[in-house]
Amino acid sequence: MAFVEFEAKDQIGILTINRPEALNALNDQVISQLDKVLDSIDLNTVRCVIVTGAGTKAFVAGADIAQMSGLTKKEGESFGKLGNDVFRKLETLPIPTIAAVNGFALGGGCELSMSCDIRLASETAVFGQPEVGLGITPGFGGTQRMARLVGMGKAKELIYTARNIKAPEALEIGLVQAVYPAEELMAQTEKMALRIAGNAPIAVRACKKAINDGLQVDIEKGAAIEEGLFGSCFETKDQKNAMSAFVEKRKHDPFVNC
Ligand code: DAK
Repeated sequence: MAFVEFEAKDQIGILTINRPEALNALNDQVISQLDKVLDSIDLNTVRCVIVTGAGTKAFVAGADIAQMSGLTKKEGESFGKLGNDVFRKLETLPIPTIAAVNGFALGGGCELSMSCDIRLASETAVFGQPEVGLGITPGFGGTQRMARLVGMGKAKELIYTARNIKAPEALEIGLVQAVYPAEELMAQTEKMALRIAGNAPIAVRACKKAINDGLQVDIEKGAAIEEGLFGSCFETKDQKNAMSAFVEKRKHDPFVNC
């Protein structure tokens, strides 16, 4: 059973969580398949990955509550580790990722979207971390990534109250970068992915690494990370191609990812 589908086209990959009968809830099989699919992405050809949910109702309605309900402490820890490791793999995928949030993004679903670089939402999207209403904490990085994305006060308010928010509020607090009518979401997301894919891939990857790694350290160390990555771009054909084209007042050749 393919709970996670992956299709590559035109240098972009579309990864779909495919368990619509349970609103794409994440059980251990879905998470293990997500892990394998992430490992299988050809980073030489795919330049941006879109993550979305199957069906029209949900992105991902959370970790699978039925499966979690019977876990022991030890099993809960290992389920949390499985999810955390895979979400971290997604977050640190060398190429950019965009979550196309097409409906409910609750608990582990909100956390999955926050492990992507950019979030675009449909007008029907609903975000939330309902865990404290279920007697648990967010377990797939919600306490960490929400505060980094929307600030500590707003993250605490949302997580302590377990209040769901609709797409316009998610936009207002900066949790998502844009909201589109449901029928336009994928086309708009693909447009953004293609635009990213059209830029120099090694430079784009370096920007992702510089932002992600730089946010974990102080500004001086962050600047040093940027300097190293900036310097490494000067070893690429893509930098020489683009800059010589600028100097010679012509259009650069297509980027070759080296
Ligand atoms: N898990 C399992 N099944 C789910 C599900 C979920 N999270 N969400 C929905 N489903 C299933 C429903 O049971 C139903 O199945 P059937 O009854 O048809 O077999 C089907 O999907 C359709 O759902 P509804 O009938 O409920 O649809 P409605 O439109 O009425 O309601 C809803 C949609 C999204 C409002 C509702 O389904 C809902 O409230 N779902 C649960 C949302 C939620 O609370 N999600 C957060 C889960 S907690 C950790 C690791 C991970 C986590 C925490 C800790 N560690 C190990 C430390 C993560 C926690 C979470 O994600």
